[in-house]
Amino acid sequence: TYTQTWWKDASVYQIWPASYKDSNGDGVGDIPGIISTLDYVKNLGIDVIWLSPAYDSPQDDMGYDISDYESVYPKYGTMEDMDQLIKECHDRGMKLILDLVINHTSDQHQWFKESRSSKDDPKRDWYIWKKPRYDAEGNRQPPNNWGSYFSGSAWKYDEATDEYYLHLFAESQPDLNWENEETRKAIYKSALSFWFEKGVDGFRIDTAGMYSKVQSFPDAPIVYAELDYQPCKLYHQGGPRIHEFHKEMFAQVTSKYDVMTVGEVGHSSREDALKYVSAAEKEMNMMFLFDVVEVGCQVEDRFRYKGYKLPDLKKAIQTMSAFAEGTDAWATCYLENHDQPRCISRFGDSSSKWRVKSGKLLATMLTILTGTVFIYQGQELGMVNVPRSWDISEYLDINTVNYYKEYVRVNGEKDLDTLMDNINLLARDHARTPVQWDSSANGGFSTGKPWMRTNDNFEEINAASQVNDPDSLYNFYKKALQVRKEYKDLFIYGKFEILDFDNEKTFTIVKTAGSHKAYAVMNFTNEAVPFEADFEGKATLILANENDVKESTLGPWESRVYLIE
Ligand code: TEU
Repeated sequence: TYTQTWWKDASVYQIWPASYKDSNGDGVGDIPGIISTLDYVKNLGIDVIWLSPAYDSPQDDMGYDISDYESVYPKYGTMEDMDQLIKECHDRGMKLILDLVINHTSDQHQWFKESRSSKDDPKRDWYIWKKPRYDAEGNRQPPNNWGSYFSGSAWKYDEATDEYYLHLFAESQPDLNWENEETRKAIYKSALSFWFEKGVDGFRIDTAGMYSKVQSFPDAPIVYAELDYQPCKLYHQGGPRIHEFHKEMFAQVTSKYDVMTVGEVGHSSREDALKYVSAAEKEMNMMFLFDVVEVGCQVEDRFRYKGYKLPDLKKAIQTMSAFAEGTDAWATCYLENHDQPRCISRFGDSSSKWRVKSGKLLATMLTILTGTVFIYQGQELGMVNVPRSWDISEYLDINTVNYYKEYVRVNGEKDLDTLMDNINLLARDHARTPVQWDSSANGGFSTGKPWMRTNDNFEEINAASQVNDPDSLYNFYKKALQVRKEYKDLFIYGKFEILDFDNEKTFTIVKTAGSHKAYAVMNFTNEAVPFEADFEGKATLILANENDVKESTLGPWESRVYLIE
């Protein structure tokens, strides 16, 4: 059995500021906009808000390229607005966690400006600089064949000093050199302590497995022969000193505060995951695994999509939700974030006939899982992916844009339709359209022109029409989160088990806590399927997305949770 704490019990809501709520009509969301919705968030049953980066930034990667950890991006507001947000969350009994992006900074950060100024600069070694290598013809080449997550080489040549710097993400996101102790100290002070002293309640830790690079920087094995640069996770994920770094950061900073931390670590074996999140390791409280959100995708390339069957999704859910069982670690559960498409489009049915129903089924699945639960802005409203008819020019995310360009450069028009299908299913842009607050222009997100096009369906899907409708998805999430808390021994802390694993249509989960039991069954198809209750005892229906429950049939996308006594 797990020990219980506030951050395990918490229902967390992620806000991605650019697209959340614009208060001043400049087309970009802002902090006063967030403050104006706090009662809405609280009413949903949220305990903790996770705010994606709101620091000053050129926004090449929407704020994950930070130019100053200690100031606020002017379009989002002022430091006073941030202080006010912290206070207003606390006044409502909610906590606020921020995003900790410390694998890299923006190239506009003062540290990098100094580092690139000369080879002798005291901050030269704060980033990762290497000499060029030359091929047989004498042409200058990057130091190795590592590919960036945003396509092309992970190295950028800098004329002034005739060296390359490493950037695992955008060219304007140079990787910090964690080998340098002075750099680590500066990161702790500026990115962590500064905000803890302001009263923030923790961090979601961006790319938490990537700080320690294999120092020989070897060429990566060829995975995709048609590409010049290759996936290189092998040499920067879970690297030689990663746990030493996390232990140091925890001991020197985080352990001094009663806060929560959740690391974005990504794909990991159970053994590797436990090294970060076992309580005894004193590194972080919990982490995000990618098993569910990347189901059906190929290694380090989501757009090479293979598809999946329901048992694949079950396995991914099991890996994430049961991995901490019998240990002192803790799990997380989520279906969406700012890097993922909308879950109804991905795992449910976004047709107008089944959208709400399948959304309720997914809400059911999510909220009965063991671990801390995370909900992404608009998920509670059933926002879906952008229509397939949108042209590539409507997609603005650097990941999508660079991938598309590189694809066309290598393959021309060949199978471009398939790529567009996959972009329409999986791009990060789907999470980044403006939140649909009401049926007025731009879905009530902004009175100006939104920085990104609003999904055309805002008249059908919006908050105003759902908050007071007892049958809405918003109120279903609210109910589901209440049920989760009411029976928290079962849902938040319970033992997790899947029945009938190979069934490709229905998903059956049993949760147990001592002598208590909950039995959940979900029909992942748009046809009715036979249902046979394979449990004994008195069964009470405590959460259902159908009023007309039949004894021996599950309707299309129907979900039920029984309490068994
Ligand atoms: O993401 C890091 C990460 O590993 C991915 O989910 C990444 O977005 C994806 O592989 C791209 O194909 C984090 C942030 O969540 C993301 O928004 C940032 O772009 C990235 O770090 C760089 O800071």
